[in-house]
Parts: sequence; C-alpha cells; structure tokens
Amino acid sequence: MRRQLVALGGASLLFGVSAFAVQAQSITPGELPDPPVFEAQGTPTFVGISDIFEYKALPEYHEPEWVTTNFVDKGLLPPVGERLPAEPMVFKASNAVDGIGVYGDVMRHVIGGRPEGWNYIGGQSQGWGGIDIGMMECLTRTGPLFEVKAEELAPLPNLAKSWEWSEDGHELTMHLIEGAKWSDGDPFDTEDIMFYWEDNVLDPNVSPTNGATPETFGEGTTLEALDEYTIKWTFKDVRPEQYLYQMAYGTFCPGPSHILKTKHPKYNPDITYDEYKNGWPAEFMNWPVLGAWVPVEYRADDIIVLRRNPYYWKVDENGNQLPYLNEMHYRLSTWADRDVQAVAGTGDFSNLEQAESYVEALKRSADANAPARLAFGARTIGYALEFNYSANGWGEPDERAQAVRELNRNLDFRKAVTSAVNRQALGESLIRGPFTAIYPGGLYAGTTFYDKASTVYYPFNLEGANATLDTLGLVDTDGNGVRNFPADTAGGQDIEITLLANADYGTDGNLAEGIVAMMEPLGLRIILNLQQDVNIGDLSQSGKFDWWVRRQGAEIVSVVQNTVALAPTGPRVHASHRAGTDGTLDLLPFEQEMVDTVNAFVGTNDPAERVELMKKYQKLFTENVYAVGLTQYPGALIINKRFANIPLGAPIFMFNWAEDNIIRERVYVPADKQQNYELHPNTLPGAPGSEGPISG
Ligand code: BQZ
Repeated sequence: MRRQLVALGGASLLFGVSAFAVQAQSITPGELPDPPVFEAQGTPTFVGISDIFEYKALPEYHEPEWVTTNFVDKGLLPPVGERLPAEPMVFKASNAVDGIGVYGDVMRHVIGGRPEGWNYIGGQSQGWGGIDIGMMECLTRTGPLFEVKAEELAPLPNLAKSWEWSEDGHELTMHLIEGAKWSDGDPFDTEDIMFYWEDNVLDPNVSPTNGATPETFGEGTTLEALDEYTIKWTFKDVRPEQYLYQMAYGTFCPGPSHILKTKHPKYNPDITYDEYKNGWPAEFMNWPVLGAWVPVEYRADDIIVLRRNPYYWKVDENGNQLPYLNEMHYRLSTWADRDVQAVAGTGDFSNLEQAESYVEALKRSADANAPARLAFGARTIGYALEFNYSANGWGEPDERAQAVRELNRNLDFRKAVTSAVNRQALGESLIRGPFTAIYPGGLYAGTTFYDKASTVYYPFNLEGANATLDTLGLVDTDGNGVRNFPADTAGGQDIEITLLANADYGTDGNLAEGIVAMMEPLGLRIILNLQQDVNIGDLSQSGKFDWWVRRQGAEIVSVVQNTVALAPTGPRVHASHRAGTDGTLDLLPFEQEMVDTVNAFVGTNDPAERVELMKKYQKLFTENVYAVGLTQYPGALIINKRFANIPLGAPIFMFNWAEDNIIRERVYVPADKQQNYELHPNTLPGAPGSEGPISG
C-alpha cells in the first residue's frame, strides 16, 4: 500500500496533479463524534466544604486501647490529648457514608512502582500507588473536591487551616495548624515550610518530586514566615486564588526539615546534592511523616509495611484519633497485578485504569459473592502523543533529533501526524464497547471547562496526511519506504523518530505500538523507547525524547489543578516544552497565545471570563494540534467489600487520585468484618532510622 502511496505522492510532485486534487487530499477539520453514552458511572453526593470537616478542640480524645496500655501507660508516649494540635481537624460524621468508625485491620495495596528512597521533596518517588499520598500532607487538599458543590469549589484547608488576602490582593497570609507534630514527635512549624520553599523549590539544584518550581506559584512570588505558625505569600497578580490548588498534593507537601537539613549542602558544605537526594534509601525505616501511616518494614521487590502515626493530627467527631486502619501494605508487583489481586480479594484496592483489564475485572466482580465492588467514574483517564517543541537545546538533541524538533514545530507536519491516527481502531485495540471516546487532544469531553464548539478535530485521513508530507518535501528518496529529510537537513537521512512510553503500563505500551504501526503507512519510522517508570521522570524532565505517549495529568481533567502546566508558563513547567541551554523558551506564536490565556485564567476569579478563556485555550490547542489526543475512557475504583466510608461516585482521578479522594484516614472495617492481616499488630513506629516498629 505504502509503496503505491509514495509513488502516488512522488507522481503528484513529478506530474503536477491539479491543485484541486491536492486540495481534496489536504487536511481539514471534521465533525467530532460525541463520546458513547456510558451509564455506569456513579454520582457523588455534592456537599459544602464545612459539611466535611472543621478545626476545633474537643472535650476528650481517644485512641486504640493497646496504644494506651502498651505505650501511654508505660510512659513511652504522651497521652493522646498532648499528641494532638490545639485544634485538630475534626471530620463530620454526617459526611461519612458509614459514620463513626472502629479501629483495626489493614488496607492491602499492590503497586507497580518501586521506592527510590524517602526524600520526596528532594526528588525521590516512593513507588506511587498512594504510598506518598498516605505519608505526605500538604498546605491545602483537593482530592475530595469531586464531592464539593460547584458554587463552593475551592481548595480545602489542610496544614494551612485558614488564610486571608490583603486589601490590595497581593498578599495571602496563611495560618498553620498549631501544635501538630511529625510522627517522631518533632514539632511541625514554619521552619518545615520555609525549608521546603527556600532550600528545595527555589534551589535550582533540587527537583522536587511532582515538579514544583518557583513558577508553579507564579513568577516573582515570594514566601516568608511571620512566626512559628504563620506564613505570608506575596504575588504579582491580584488575588490569584488559583495558586491555592498548587499548594495541594504534589507541589507543596513539606518534608521533615529536622531530618533533611542534616544532609542538605546549604548546611553541610561537604555533602553533594546527589548525596542529599539519596540520603535516606528505602531501607531507612520510620521516616517521619505528617500523614496517617509511617513506613516500618521494607523488603525489596516484595513489600512496604506502614503502621499508624501516633501523632496524626485528625480525629472524628467523637474525638477518636485517626486513622482507623492500623496498617497499610504496599505489595511491590505490577500495576496490572493490582487489578487482578483486587478483584480476587488478595488485594484491597485498585484504580482500574488500564482498559485492557476491564473485561476480566468486570466479569470477576459481577458475581454477587465477589470480594470487591467496582464503581466507574467519569472519563478522566486519557492519553496523548506529545511533541518535543524545543529547538534551542533542551535535551541536547543531535542533528537527527534537532531535525525532528523542527518538524514538530511545523503545523502541517502535526496535522499530518494526527490525521494518520485512526482513533476508533486505537480505542478498540484496547477494549471494545462504550468505554473509549474519540479524543482529539486538549480538555476532555465531559469535564467542567470543556466546550465542543471550541474543539477542532482532524478526522482520520491517511491520504491527506501523505499528501501533506509530500507537500512539505519529505519524500522517500531512497525507496525504502521511509521518507527522508530534505538533502540539506540531517544529511537527508530517513526520518526516524524516538517515541518514549512507560513500560510499567500495558496501555502505554499498546498505544505506543499502535502509533508505530499507524505512522508506517505515512512513511515515518518510529523507534519505540519503552522505559520503566523510574526512568520516565528523568528522561521526560530532561527533554530526552522526540515524541512521548503520555497519560494526561490533572490539569487536563480539572483545569484548576496544576493549571500552570496547561502551557509553558515557566522554564520548567510544561511536559513537552522546557527551556533550552540558554534558559529561554523558544515559544511558537500560538504557544505564546496559550501561555497568555493560561496566565489570564490564573489572574482572574471571574467565572464567566474563565469559561471564555478556556474556550480560547481549547481552540488554540486543538486547531494547532499541540498534542495528538489518542483516547479517553472512564476508570473504575475497585475496593474490597469489607471497607466502610467509601464516598459515592469517587473518581479514580480528577483533582487527585482515589487514594486521596476517598479520605483513607476515615475508611474503616466494621468489627465483624475485620480480618487478621496485620503483620505487626499492636506496634507503633520506632525512632527515625531504627529497625522496624516497636511493641511497647
Ligand atoms: C495512582 C497513582 C497514585 C504519577 C502514578 C504513576 C507515576 C506518575 C502517577 C495510579 C500511579 C497509579 O500513577 O497508576 O493509579 O495509584 O499512582 O499516585 O503513573 O508514573 O509519575 O504522576 O500518579
């Protein structure tokens, strides 16, 4: 087919086929089919923020009995009231579907990642799958916002329990919880906040996990500590409330400065930044946290076990210190195995997110005696093909790669690529049925700021795609079926393009192989670069890719979460366009318009203006094929039936992942359903760096 096509292409150039014929084959937008109707998705019960929790002192507090007898009574731990802040966070029973819970049992997670170490703010991941979400706490919180009514939608207080704006709107003063402690008893205060900000976010030698940079909080923004529990932000914009979302998970979650400072080069000139980043390997147990659970056991490639944090600063309305679950397990396996174990009942939780596993999971959980229930949410899982747009050195491209960057920056080239993608076939290659939707790229259909009329869609049109590349002069000069660069570019060699994809997910690999196959009749040779998750971060952040099949982030789902990442609004913010070797961003004109649109969105709180700005963003994104949308589908939450207080309609991914959305600290197992799964019953975390948990 392609040989005949290339000949045809060649022929048209040689014999001057009429302009009209070329025109007919050229690429024009078409009608975007609506996503198939998907009835199965659950609906949350929408509430106000104050219906979920408040901060207040209670007359009395409680803890698991064995903590009192084995630890407090023996003087190994202060009484619970002294371990809690002056005004703990108090969850309202009326908002918890099953009300006040009981202590005990374990949630058995299975994850596909592997821990690099505990220095999260220094750039190490703990293996994902909610392990960091259970250990870290951030200034604000957004996961549970899926159940907050639209008129009240705003980040939830968390470590910052209240805040106020200055008259002129440039200053935001935040009040932290007072008297909270890290899980080793060390006080939490502004020293931890300022260490994160000054010695990690602002330090160019440190790349915090989840990518916080100074621009994440607005260019020229400053932060200072006014006293032990008060911080003040100063912004250039007026009341940029948008940045409150950036103060949630993954970009403003402080680490234990009393530990981290001991190996930070600023305070220890004889230590390198690499030694700082890798200062606390996964074998280091009892890492201090503000979250509900502390790592107490780690067996490489096997399991991480976490035990309840005795200093956790949240309670229920009866004053019971949370969490209810004493232990968390993270079995180190694969993401696909997570689904299998959850439906089989040997694991307790999974975000069903790999479409290939849906049929089996649905079949297994349909049985009334199935151990787990499966609940679909909205279509918030989606993939796109990202182009590396930097032509000024990001990722130190060689001559071939530089030539590819130039092509990526050519709109007709991108139009040809998107028109050679048969999305219907791609979706069906993952799963048949009403799951996958035709996704052109940009904001997802079915989400708050999506507007179909502003979405430009170039339908599958291989003929037009080939004609367009012919017109660009990308002809197969050596007849081997692969188009060549023009003679004066990269030595006129075959056009070979590297495609980065995550090897830890079947879906990423399948979609990438689909792209390789679909680019072949277009005469482009795609070299698949399947990499494990731990490498994807470094390769992608350092620009070492031509193309990248990427599962989209929260910014594409909610817009309000990580908004700044919707365009290259800063030198190290966007997934596929970062600053070159001279520190500048070589933005294309439409990119500059996208940056201005996103910055305008961040700079206004006017709802109508924000809607219009996102229509403009969507039009700019899709008509310029900023990324090639591949597919979009709903995820499903799989949870073992013995767990209570699982909120209705919790999406696996929206503002954050379900591990945050379901508020695990108030999830419990009724006494009559509790299983004997605890590996270290009646124990608490030991001192930082010491072996395992202690049993009082
Ligand atoms: C959910 C999530 C919790 C990271 C990770 C992983 C990393 C990315 C992303 C998801 C995993 C699970 O996603 O797939 O279901 O449990 O952990 O954090 O893909 O590679 O860097 O952003 O969250």
